Amino acid sequence: VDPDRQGDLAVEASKPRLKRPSMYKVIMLNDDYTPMDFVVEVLETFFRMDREQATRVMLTVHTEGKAVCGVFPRDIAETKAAQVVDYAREHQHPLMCQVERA
Ligand code: TYC
Repeated sequence: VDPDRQGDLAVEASKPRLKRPSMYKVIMLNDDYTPMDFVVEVLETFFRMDREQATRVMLTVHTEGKAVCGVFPRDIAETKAAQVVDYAREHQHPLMCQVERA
C-alpha cells in the first residue's frame, strides 16, 4: 500500500458507526396525595418548564392520570425519573414517574 494512502484506508476501516440514541419518555403519574404546588415545582426544577407550562402538565396528569414531561436519551430519562422520585420521597410524597420508549 502506498504509505500516503494509508491514512485514508485507516479512516475507511474505522468508519464512524454512529446512530441516534433511542429516545425515552418520562411520564408523570397521578396520585391522590402529592400537592399540586409540589408537582409544579418538580416540573419547573427537573424539566425546566416555566410556571405556565408546568401548571398545564400538572393539571393534565391530575385529570388524565398521566402526562409526558419530556423525551430524552435513555440514561437522561432514567436519571430524571429517579431524581424526581427521590426528591418526592425526601418530602414524603408518593409522586411516581415512569420511563418508556418514545
Ligand atoms: N392529584 C393530586 C392532588 O389532587 C395532584 C397531582 C398532580 C399529583 C399530578 C400527582 O403527578 C401528579 N393533590
